[in-house]
Amino acid sequence: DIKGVLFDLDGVIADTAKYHYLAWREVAKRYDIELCEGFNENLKGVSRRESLEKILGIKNIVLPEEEFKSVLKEKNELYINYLEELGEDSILPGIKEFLIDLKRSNKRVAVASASKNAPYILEKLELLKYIDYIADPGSIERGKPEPDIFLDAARGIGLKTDEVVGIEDSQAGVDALYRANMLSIGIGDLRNSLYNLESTGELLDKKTRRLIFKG
Ligand code: G16
Ligand code: MG
Repeated sequence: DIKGVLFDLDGVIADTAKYHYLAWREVAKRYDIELCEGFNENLKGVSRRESLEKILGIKNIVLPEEEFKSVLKEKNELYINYLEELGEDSILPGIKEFLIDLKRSNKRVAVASASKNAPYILEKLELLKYIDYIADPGSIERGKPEPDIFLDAARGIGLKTDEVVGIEDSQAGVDALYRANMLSIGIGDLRNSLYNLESTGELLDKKTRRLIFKG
């Protein structure tokens, strides 16, 4: 039986993926790189550092570590500025209701986000009270698609891999769950998931309810 749910943050709980994209676009422009939405899919779920490596890789640019770090800092400042706009309506459809249902049914909830800004965002959206554990990506060596962050999240809520299901909007994230031997629900058109939903709003529909709340 499923006893807990592992949530991705950007693109699952909060509508913040668009802000990452806007911030990266601005940074990329400085190196004459035009980011498109297709390429952006490769950045979802991927750490800040690795994202910049991928972007610069388009033009085979390798920066000295100091400049690289200052670009990372700048991207995060742009991103944090966008986060000023966060409000109740930045919570993706159905998520709050779903979290309330999980609490009511005594299911455990963990967040497994690659984002170092996750605690800040969850606090700003007033969702911390529904969450039992937030994995710290800073202390996890290998990011998604490696399974580590999901293994840590399950451990954090005291559950085994077959007692949880993960919810992800990125291919890297679904692959990480797959490698962790965990069930996954994909948001969007993803490979390797148990099944995909078009939007988080469908988490309230029968299929997911049966999977999580049956026992
Ligand atoms: C998120 C985003 C990624 C972002 C990463 C790191 O992961 O999907 O685009 O690069 O976090 O974020 P930050 O720069 O805030 O530390 P997730 O796993 O929540 O989708
Ligand atoms: Mg995501």
